[in-house]
Amino acid sequence: MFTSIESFNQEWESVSAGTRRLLEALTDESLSQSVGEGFRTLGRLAWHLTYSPYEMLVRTGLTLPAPGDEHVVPASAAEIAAAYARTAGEVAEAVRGQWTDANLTEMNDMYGEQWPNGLTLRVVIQHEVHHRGQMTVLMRQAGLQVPGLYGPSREEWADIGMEPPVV
Ligand code: NI
Repeated sequence: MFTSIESFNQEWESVSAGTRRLLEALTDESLSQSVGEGFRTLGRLAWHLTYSPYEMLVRTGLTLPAPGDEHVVPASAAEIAAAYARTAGEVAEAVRGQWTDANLTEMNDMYGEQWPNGLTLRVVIQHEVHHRGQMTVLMRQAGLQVPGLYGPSREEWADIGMEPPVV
């Protein structure tokens, strides 16, 4: 869990920059990609990831605007990317402006459990990273190129003059 606002802000800035790059690589056509019938589509995952920081953080008492309607996935990839970029900034602003480090040990009800706010911030990031991983697979299946997040993506190895590692 986070014990300082500063350490959250630094990590959030880096994680949300990566998520922005990922969402900017989506196309409108790709949003319907899914692993199979009845599974969440790429668009649904992208919107879930966009909406979740708001959904989790308002449970802690932080005030921030909703990115839109949780159940209405925008048909435009650019609209999802813009909503995420806006939300990412609003999350940073809300945490910085409404909390001090002391608030991070305050407990709040999260889905029937008591979590310190510093843990909720950690889960916001891990939940996002989890869904990004699902999205990169669906993006490949949709024929999209993906940006590197924790290292170069396949195409980016070539950009730096190296062979992609396959084993
Ligand atoms: Ni989720």
